[in-house]
Amino acid sequence: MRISAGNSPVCVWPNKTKKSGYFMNHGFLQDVLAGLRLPQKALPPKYFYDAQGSEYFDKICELDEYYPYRTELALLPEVAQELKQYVAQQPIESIQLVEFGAGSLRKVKPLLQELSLIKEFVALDISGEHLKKASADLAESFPDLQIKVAQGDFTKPIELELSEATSMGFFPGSTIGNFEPEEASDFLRNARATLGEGSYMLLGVDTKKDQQMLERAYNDSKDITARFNKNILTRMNRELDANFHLDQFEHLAIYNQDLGRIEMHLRSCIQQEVQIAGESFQFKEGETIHTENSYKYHPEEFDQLASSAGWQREKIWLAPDGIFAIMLLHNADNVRD
Ligand code: AVI
Repeated sequence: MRISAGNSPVCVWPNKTKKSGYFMNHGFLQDVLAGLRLPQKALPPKYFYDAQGSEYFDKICELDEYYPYRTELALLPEVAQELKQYVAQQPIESIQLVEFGAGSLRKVKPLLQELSLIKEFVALDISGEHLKKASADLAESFPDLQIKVAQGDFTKPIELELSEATSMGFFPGSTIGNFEPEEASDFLRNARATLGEGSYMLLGVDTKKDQQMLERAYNDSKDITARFNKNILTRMNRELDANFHLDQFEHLAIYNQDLGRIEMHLRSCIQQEVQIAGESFQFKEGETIHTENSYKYHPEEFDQLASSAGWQREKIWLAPDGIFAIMLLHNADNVRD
């Protein structure tokens, strides 16, 4: 068993100063001010995930209405078995698996159980603490696996010191849908550069489907998604000296058919003014802050996106009724930027 701290290039710590018991994150403040000055107010969804937001997200994954998490988890053992057969037919001696946005490390387990060729595992995530705990648990279950943990913003280009083994990226959860299509293409291109020639990428993609099913997944009856969405207001109050009244904003999640995405917003219930770090922002009644997009893709649409980033689809596994897809992409040698 070996866990090492991530190699330095990806150990990025945000610039912080202390503010009455909390650390003010200047990147967060800049992004908030820039986003709320836009004609359509907007916030980057990555700021959902403080400790409380991550807890809410774990609860979302347990909801009946939120099908993506459990559907992907149920599909993974079959994927792992077939992947094992596929890998056995390739000139692959050993695999280093790199999980992007690793979080709880629950989804990697079926792959590690089935694919004994995975000798090394690199877990990358923005939140280091969560990951350290999860990787210690993983090391107990897989004592022969070499595990590396690296904290960093995997949405940016990163350099990893990888071994000679065949690299395989793993990006489950349909998190790719939270990027704009151009950002998704950039992410895939960067990941391809990180993983190198001949590498693979296994990723979860949420598919286009019945509008009702989509909207139910983001408007659950227990209002957990609403709390997850509003937590970003709590976080701004706490960390950025803001004075949002949570009961004066409501959660809104709608499917935008033209753009093929679920949009989450926080809608101001009244006309109001909010202060953030000394700057005032005016809200009209009904005006929204756009907090998240979750793009849904037909498999063929996703193929185009992947090939724009130099990846070719090797395999696809579809959940019953095609409600979720897991794809294996290959960085074939003959593909050039
Ligand atoms: C993390 N991501 C894939 C989730 C999604 O479905 O877009 C985030 C989420 N937002 C609301 N519910 C779940």
